[in-house]
Amino acid sequence: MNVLTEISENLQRGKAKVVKELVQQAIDQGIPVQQILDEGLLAGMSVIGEKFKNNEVFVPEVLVAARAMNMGAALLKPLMAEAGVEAAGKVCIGTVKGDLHDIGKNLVKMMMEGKGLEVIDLGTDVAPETYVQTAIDQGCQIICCSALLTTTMGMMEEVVKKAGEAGIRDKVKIMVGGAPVTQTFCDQIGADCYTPDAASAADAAVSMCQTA
Ligand code: B1M
Repeated sequence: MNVLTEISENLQRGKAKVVKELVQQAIDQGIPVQQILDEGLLAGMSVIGEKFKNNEVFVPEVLVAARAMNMGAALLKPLMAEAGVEAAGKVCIGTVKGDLHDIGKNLVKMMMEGKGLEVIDLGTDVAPETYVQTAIDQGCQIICCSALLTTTMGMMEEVVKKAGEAGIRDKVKIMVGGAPVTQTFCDQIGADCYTPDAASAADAAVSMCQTA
């Protein structure tokens, strides 16, 4: 089995230490950084994403796979800058103001990173102004909002309004998600995209970044 397939398979099993060693081995063999990323780490994460979407694996498996991916990616990061590898896009993500639930938001972040996106994590209890200011300052193509409470999902409408007031609505897409959020709600508040799970959120974000 070649080292890239081994990286992908061990990542899917959540073997973080092995993944780290294999990534180092691939670097030492002179395999290009982009190839290690695409055919090793991202390939493995993509399998996990699909399985998660189909309820074949669950939150704990995704979390350990993401941990393995992060350990491998940490070795590649400095080399990626040198090799001029570009991220597939840049997004910021957070759980809306008043809401402290972050398990789903973290999964979305991991899946997005697994697709090669640069993700700025604003954490939880994020004010509408913070999303908008971050998108402006950091040049994000997408603002991603997560909410788990019926009492906080209304904050997403505030984000859409603040983005409009800041004059960035034609440049920055707004994605929404979380258990109480629906496509109807997304349409109602004028957001751009709703997805029901983390894997579809990552797919949608990549395709929006490609067309931005
Ligand atoms: Co809370 N809680 N909680 N809670 N909690 C819920 C959400 C609740 C449904 C439980 C219940 O009553 N049955 C209920 C909400 C009711 C409602 O609003 N209708 C509730 C409540 C009421 C509360 C408190 C108010 C309780 C209290 O204090 N009285 C309080 C609020 C605190 C606050 O936020 N201000 C509270 C607190 C907490 C804990 C701190 C104890 C803890 C959070 C820990 C943490 O996140 N670090 C917690 C938890 C764990 C839950 C439950 C049990 C699990 C939520 C979760 O993580 N699910 C939840 C009940 C339940 O769902 N069974 C509950 C797993 C996660 C992977 O799913 O986040 O939906 P989810 O993410 C999915 C998708 O929604 C999607 O992708 C993910 C994976 O595919 N997704 C996106 C998420 N964000 C997305 C963004 C996207 C796209 C997709 O694009 C940008």
